[in-house]
Amino acid sequence: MKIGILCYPTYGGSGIVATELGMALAKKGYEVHFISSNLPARLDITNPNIFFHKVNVQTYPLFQYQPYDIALSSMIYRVVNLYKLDLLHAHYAIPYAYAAFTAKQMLKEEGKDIPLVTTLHGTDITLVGQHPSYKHAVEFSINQSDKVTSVSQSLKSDTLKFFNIKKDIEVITNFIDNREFGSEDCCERSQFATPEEKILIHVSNLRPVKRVGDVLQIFKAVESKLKARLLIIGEGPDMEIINQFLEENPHLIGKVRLLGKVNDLYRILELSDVFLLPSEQESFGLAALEAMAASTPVVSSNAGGIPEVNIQGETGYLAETGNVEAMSNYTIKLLSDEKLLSQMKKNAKAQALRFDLHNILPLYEAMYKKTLEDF
Ligand code: GMT
Repeated sequence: MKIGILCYPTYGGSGIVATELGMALAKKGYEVHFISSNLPARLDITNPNIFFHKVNVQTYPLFQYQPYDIALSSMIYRVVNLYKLDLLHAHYAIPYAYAAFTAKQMLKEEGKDIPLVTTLHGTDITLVGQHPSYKHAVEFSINQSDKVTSVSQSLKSDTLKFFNIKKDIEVITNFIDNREFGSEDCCERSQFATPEEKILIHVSNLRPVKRVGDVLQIFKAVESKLKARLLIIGEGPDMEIINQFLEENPHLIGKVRLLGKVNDLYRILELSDVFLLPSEQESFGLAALEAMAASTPVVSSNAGGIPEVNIQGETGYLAETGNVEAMSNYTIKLLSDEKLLSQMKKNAKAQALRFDLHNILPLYEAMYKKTLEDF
């Protein structure tokens, strides 16, 4: 089967899931064509079954905004025709499902067509998609897709609640390739903390939805009770909140370390004791699953699909979004009890194994097969 994957190329969750899925399919012999504005962050382009088609936007002084979506639909149409693709898989409704619909219309003009699968990832439904500027186009793109999947039950419910959806939505959860863990040897624990200190970690694109201010407040409360360090991985608009916090709490300057975008994420997660994810909204929380695959328990909010991944009292703890006190107390409880911490590390890994790529990939393959049959 020849599959076209349309995704964001950045470090965001939807791009990572699309890339990991495409690479796993390519390893199984599928021919996978990535269509995106840049080479996706984790894509192994050396695999002979993987092709990358960069969407080139022609700039022209007349345009106030460069028409990316037009260039995208044109490129989708060209790749489908050139490489005789069998199926398109759009990750994120806007612009991918929307542009794929336009490409399908172009193909129909020539008496051809191709099935379109759209996977909803979260922000296209709960944040961006809610805005009146996009809402109708998101709803339209979903209803025009031949098959729709969502990455959690919670996201499926939100989609049905916020939009008038006429399609069935199949839940195929996100996944993790557990084999990737433990293979890196970039660094030692001693580079981040002394033996008596616990390591708290947060990984995100530092957007307001991630509530990095809560991460810092939780750390402050924990650090007042036990020896600890905080690692923050990622870059984003709320980095300023971190600087401001450190200005107001100079005694914590040496204890909070900003690592930016790192390549050795898994190893650093492995060295950590607890992952903090106090998000306002999270359709799934791939970052929490990545932490669990590295045997790191999670203290999180209970927003969106997080409770489908982080299980209260088993793989970590959850509290209402914004309840910093509860999340701080849970973290202190976990880090003060070695027996509990060691058990939760094991439970976290067991949970990551339930979401292993090898359990989820066959669901995607079966869904593709059925979509082609029904088309
Ligand atoms: O929130 C992010 O970090 C990026 C965002 C995206 O659109 O790429 O992630 C969304 O998709 C991920 C993969 O399915 C989910 O794990 C994240 O929970 C989801 N983010 C939100 O719902 C806020």
